[in-house]
Amino acid sequence: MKWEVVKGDITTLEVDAIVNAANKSLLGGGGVDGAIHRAAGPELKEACQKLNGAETGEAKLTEGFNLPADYVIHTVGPVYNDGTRGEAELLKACYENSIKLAREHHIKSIAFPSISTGAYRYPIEEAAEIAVDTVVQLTKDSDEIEKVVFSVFDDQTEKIYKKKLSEIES
Ligand code: AR6
Repeated sequence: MKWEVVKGDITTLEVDAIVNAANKSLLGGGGVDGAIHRAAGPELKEACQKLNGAETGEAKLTEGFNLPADYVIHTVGPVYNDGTRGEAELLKACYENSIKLAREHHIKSIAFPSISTGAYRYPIEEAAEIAVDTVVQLTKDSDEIEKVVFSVFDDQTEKIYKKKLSEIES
């Protein structure tokens, strides 16, 4: 199966690239960002210092250092306000730009966390729909990207992603 929902810690996944839900500094933080920096080791922060941050919706790539993944794609999700400040377009851009970068680096397997749905408070139903729709649309006809993992950390997020994916596949 090309798209999978996997519950657990994204830093343990054996894929070519994992995506980080970063902030504009790209220098680390809490949540999945903190976990990725801890698992990758201090060289990740050194590599990130050379990237000069990123705007919301952008994506930038580093090596994975001590992670099983070869690469980390750092993207900056939108902080959810009231839904009228371009949040949906910006969240979609995170997935689009991450996949574009993955293609440029001939990445065959990639894992995404649920971007913006933690500290950045994006409502999970809407965020999961954007994530699944965008990723499936962009990878369904591609033979280069062979596997996409939606890495989820809690039961509710797992349930919602699985529902969205089954709706789209049926
Ligand atoms: N593996 C997979 N998913 C995880 C992990 C993990 N190890 N840890 C948390 N999650 P968040 P955001 C889930 O807050 O909302 C950081 O401080 C988590 O349960 O990590 O985009 C950054 O530096 C949730 O479902 O990211 C930014 O400042 C999802 O990952 C800010 O938080 C995203 O939650 C970004 O906020």
